[in-house]
Amino acid sequence: MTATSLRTEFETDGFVVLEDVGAGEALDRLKRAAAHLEDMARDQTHSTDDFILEAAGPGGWVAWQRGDSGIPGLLRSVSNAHVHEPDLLRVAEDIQLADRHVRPVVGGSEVSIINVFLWAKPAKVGSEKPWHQDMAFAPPGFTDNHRNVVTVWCALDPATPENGCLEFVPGSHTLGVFPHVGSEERTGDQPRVEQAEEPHVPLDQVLPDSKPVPVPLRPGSAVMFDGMILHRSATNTATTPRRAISFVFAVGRDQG
Ligand SMILES: O=C(O)CCC(=O)C(=O)O
Repeated sequence: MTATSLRTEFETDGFVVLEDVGAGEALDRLKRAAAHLEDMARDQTHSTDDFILEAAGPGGWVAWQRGDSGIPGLLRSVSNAHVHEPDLLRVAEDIQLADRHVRPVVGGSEVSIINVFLWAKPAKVGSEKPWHQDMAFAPPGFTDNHRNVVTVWCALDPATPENGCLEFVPGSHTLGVFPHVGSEERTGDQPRVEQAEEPHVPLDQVLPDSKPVPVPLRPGSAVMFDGMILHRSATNTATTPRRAISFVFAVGRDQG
């Protein structure tokens, strides 16, 4: 696919698949990094601000917010993964993620990585990440200097509808930010939230006619998506994990 057709698809749908962008040696390194992060959580019983454990029942996010224990050593996600495992940034450099893939599609603006996540979604117990728009969680002042975020989400395992691949509502990035219901995420130095509910957009109420699209991926392929698009991942009902590394880019306001 040419850069122009990728860009047209991205502008129309709000997401585009990048086949094999992190394949080969890059995939080996991403998997090693994920294994290292999993190892770091091996003795953990409660979530910390960066290392969120999975939990049965209402899931890892709710358990974290309540201050409840999770499933020992079993990760749901890691935020700031590049701080804990710096090779992730070197992989992004080596495969020229910003220069070859993100900037040509988002229109030549300044782009820079602001966060990297491991999304672990373990077999059988991996909980849903409900419908949301990433820009709904932008920190105060973010839009003074940036117009959006764009994420490149790279599969480490086959991502399928059964194990919770990403799903998108095509075109929803053009509809503005929807109100998200649920509780605001607390950090560890704030009081526990007893009635925690992961912030989400009730899709069947706000867009009852929408037709979400699942995006299965093979390991090493990625989906790049707009920070305004509605997306989610379902619970993992399969016997295999669905791990992914996502690189979150801030998109500057400077150019079109
Ligand atoms: O991988 C997942 O389960 C959720 C990822 C996601 O929502 C995101 O990258 O914004």
